[in-house]
Amino acid sequence: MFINGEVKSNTVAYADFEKYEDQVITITGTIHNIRMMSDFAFVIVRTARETIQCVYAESFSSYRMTDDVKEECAAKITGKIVAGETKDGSKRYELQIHNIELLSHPAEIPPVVITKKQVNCDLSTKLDFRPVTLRNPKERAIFKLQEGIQRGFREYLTQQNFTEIHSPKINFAGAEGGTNVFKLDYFGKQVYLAQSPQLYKQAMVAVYERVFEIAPVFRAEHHDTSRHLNEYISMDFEMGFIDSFEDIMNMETGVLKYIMNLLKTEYKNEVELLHVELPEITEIPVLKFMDAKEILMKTFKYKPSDMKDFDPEEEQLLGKYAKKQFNSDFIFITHYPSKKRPFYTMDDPEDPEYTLSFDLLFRGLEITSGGQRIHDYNQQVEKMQKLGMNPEEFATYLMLHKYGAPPHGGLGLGLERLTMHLLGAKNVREATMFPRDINRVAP
Ligand code: AMO
Repeated sequence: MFINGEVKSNTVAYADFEKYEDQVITITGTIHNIRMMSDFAFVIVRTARETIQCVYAESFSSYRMTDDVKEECAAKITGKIVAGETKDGSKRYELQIHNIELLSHPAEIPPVVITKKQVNCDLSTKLDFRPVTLRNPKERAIFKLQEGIQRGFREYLTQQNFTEIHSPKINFAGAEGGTNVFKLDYFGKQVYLAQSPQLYKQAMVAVYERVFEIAPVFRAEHHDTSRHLNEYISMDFEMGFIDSFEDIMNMETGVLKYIMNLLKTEYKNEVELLHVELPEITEIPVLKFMDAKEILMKTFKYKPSDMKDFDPEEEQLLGKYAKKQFNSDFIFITHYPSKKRPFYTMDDPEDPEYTLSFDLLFRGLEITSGGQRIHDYNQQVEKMQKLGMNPEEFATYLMLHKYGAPPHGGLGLGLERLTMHLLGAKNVREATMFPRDINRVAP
């Protein structure tokens, strides 16, 4: 026997039904819902990305449905494609069932109803039964949409000559500082789970000039909040030979435009099903950190508790400001105080209290941090020492600077946070397939 790599398609997509009108075809899928009517039944079949309406009636087939045919049975369904009309008069195809071949039988009925328009239970139950609740068409559409975001990120950056990389997740040091780093026993030695690909994506700038990575990162968040996960997907890029950190913001704006357009064109069904309001992006307004603080105090009469960072309420107010003032769902905030940014961030030569860095807020939530990095060896060593770090511990990272690096910068974009605010969801877990938080490591 020889294997030749040819895999036949196992079903016919609804878009192709027109081609097969009045013909008998076979589709495979899971029996999603059976609705008995007086003298016929609707059998809704769930395929990879669609639900197909099939009809069963004794009048048009010699096949007789038995009690074995149940929801969540995997099945091969043969039938004739017939055209009908929807309420608004448009054409709609359905499959008149001639035969159902059952391929598997569930041992039990699902613990949560998944056949309604949406899964009607609290978030915790929804997550407890994730392998089942994700079968609901609306739930699964979230992660199809998320696929589109990642695809857009990857496609656009590949077109811009970025190289896709994979950096290690078991590391000798935490890249972002702070206490939210997971410690791991590594054959008797203490190591850390990657908080970000930061140190490695920078190293790769001296190799490929432009790199990106889409991968999980780990943060030991000690609090149960609606916007923090302990494991999330970080979409990172890093680019060399920049003139300023504005190049990074421009690249991100290009990426976001591309992603939104891809969602609009190739994820139309999911966008409609989830009632996603895609942001229109032409250009994104930019505010300096201290100017943003002033707006918060003057326009919104807000009394900030911390002049070095924003709290979630301040981010929300800035989101409102961007919408009202610039009709934009996004706003870049630049020049964050040096004290609040990690050791690799380049200080502003004009005012070293601040940095050449930025965050991007989307509908009032931080979805990105980025900026220009220090590329000079002495400057980086000096900054580490000033922050009380031991440069020797970072000797492998500092090879980048020691042996020469171009001016460079980059960013990290939180996939779940972007998805969450596209959906208008209140909790980032809604946009996480299998969330990991302080209380949850299963399913
Ligand atoms: P930062 O730590 O700000 O920057 O993270 C970048 C983006 O990642 C997302 N994010 C999170 N999402 C869910 N749960 C969390 N616990 C969480 N923490 C962060 C946010 C955030 O904006 N190395 C830098 C990026 C860079 O400069 O290139 C970094 O990781 O959307």
